[in-house]
Amino acid sequence: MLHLHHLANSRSFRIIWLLEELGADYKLTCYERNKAYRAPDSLKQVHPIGNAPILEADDRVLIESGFIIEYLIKHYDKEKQFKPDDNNEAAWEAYTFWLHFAEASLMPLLVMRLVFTKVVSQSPMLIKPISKKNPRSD
Ligand SMILES: N[C@@H](CCC(=O)N[C@@H](CS)C(=O)NCC(=O)O)C(=O)O
Repeated sequence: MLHLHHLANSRSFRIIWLLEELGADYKLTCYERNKAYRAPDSLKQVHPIGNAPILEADDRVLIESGFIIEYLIKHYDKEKQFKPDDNNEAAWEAYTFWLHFAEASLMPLLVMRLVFTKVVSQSPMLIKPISKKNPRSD
């Protein structure tokens, strides 16, 4: 039994996408962000880290989107749609590279952009012209 705990506007959307591509049977619980744009405390009752995604799978509680993706592909990719063939080095390299690139290089840039956008939109009127000067806020 798979049960995904998904937070609105978050990287856990990737896990929904993968579960759909795999045609997996899963339960989905969605959480809204609070006023501070953080995850609600109720997510901490599922796992103390309180971040999304959290996947309950086979009587275990899994965190870390990269690990969850690897776990799902290992155990639920019955048609071998995404799992690279062990004998195909180029396919393995492409799979492993993009998996790590998403978290290690792409995600920090997206998070920075989100943070600076919030800084501008939530700055008091008088400070807004200064916060807009940040190169990452456009
Ligand atoms: N490296 C973790 C990061 C998890 C994470 O930070 N998730 C964000 C959503 S994109 C979150 O739950 N944030 C809630 C909060 O900071 O309160 C992963 O890839 O799963």
